[in-house]
Amino acid sequence: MIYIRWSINSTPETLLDEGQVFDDDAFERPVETLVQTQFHPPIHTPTHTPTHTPTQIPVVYDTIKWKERQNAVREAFKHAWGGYVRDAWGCDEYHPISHRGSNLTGIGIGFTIVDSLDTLLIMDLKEEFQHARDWVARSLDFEQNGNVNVFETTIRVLGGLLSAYHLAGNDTLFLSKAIDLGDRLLGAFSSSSGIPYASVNLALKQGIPAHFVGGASSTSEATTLQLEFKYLSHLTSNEEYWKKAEEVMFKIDSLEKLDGLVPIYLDPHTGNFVGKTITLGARGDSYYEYLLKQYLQTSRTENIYLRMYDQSMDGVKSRLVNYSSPSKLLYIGELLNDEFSPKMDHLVCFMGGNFALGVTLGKTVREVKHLNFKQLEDLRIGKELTKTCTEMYFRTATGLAPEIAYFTSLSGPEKDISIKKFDSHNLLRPETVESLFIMWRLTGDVQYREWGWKIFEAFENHTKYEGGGYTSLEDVTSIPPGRKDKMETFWLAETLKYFYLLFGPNDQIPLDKYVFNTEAHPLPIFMPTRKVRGQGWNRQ
Ligand code: DMJ
Repeated sequence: MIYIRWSINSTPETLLDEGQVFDDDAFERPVETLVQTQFHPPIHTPTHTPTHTPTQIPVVYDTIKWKERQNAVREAFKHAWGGYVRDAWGCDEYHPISHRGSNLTGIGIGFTIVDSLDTLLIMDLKEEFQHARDWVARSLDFEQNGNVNVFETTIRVLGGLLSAYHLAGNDTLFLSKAIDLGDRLLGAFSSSSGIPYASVNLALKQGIPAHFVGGASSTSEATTLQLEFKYLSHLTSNEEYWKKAEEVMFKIDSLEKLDGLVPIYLDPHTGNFVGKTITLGARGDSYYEYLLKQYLQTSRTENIYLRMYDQSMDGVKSRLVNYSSPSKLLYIGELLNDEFSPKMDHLVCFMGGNFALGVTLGKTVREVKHLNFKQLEDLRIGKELTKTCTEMYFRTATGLAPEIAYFTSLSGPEKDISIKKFDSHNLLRPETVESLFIMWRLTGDVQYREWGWKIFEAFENHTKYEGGGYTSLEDVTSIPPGRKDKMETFWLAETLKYFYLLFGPNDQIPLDKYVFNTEAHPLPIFMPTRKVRGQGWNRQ
């Protein structure tokens, strides 16, 4: 196999044989024609040349500039947090314009505060952290006769507590709260199939089916609990958490898939998929994320997850990856009853970084050195998708991305991206900055930081509410964009954390020592004990 190394000017310079050690300070790309021999894109795929010319890995960069930018993110967090503390302290959610909070159930379950704990630690906001910790100690009470969404509560609250436990130096307050919550969430797995119900009653510890699609659970929701439950099991030596979470994956593996791709609903009674919609957006996304991350979390001891991940990525590449016209932006579409749709949710934008993480497994590209054909292809897809996601920002009037974009096909009009009015809102979502952060850490290409800064400035310009907090937007395609009066908790937990880490030093939360759960809560990679490892499984 032959590779061409692309230099800073994107001029092919040197031919290398497969397995040959690459030059450290250049990026490598496979020859495009070779890519196409193995890569089977769906309909309308043009022969193309990548549009992104990577910048050379910087040896020296402007430390002061990035320090200042990182500090601007910290100030943004303080502004967001300050509004919440003043108007909505203790409430699950914050509505900055009406200066009030609201709860998901009863007295609330710490959605905003717990989701923010590790960001406070990472940003070294000591007083704010102490205030939040005091609230957890005195007021966080899960004994509430109310139903909460199992997935959201797991990724935000259980994940937030576990991450805070670790980052605060094994502070047992957070672990005891996590155990209490974990025991209540276990009630969701009481279905006949072991697939968790969508909701759980916290006091009764009872699973509650969803109120739609005949009580089906979302596939991504049922399969995005494993990192949290496994880490809880590891900390407590209680294998029950591990068993329940892993049983779901075992069931899913036995079901028929489309080249590793899964429909977005699961029936908790039969354990079968419901419908044929396949997407890496809403209700599908983090299934694919957690396949890879489960493999990473347990020190690469569970090969089954790497196999499942690889198979699903083959399906993504053969059935969902496509290119827009005229700029040939790579995007990941959807299948609606077997029909390809050129629709991509902003949620899909986590996949840029995920593709690259699947290649290097947390090391830098430089450290890995030998990249085979498939790895080079995945890295290229990761880079191109990340670029496309930034274009979803840069091509709107506000410089911010819509919730959903449609990509034009070869024969379509000139624009690559079209946005429907109904999809033009922005919820302060993190996925693009998450990918920028991962791409920066893995490749060292400063372009990812520069793009991140441009996006951060757009958030500052349009979502900052002078009265305190940040708000979601009605329509990113118009100025003014209109405000939605909601600051999602993932703005504090994810978006600002990823910006902060993107502009900061690389040794803070290194990617070969931590996996970020899907709500950006870093959990340490560990070696599973023999006891819990006994709960593992393999294909017959
Ligand atoms: C977050 O709760 C998580 O990142 C989840 O995986 C997807 N949706 C939001 C952020 O957009």
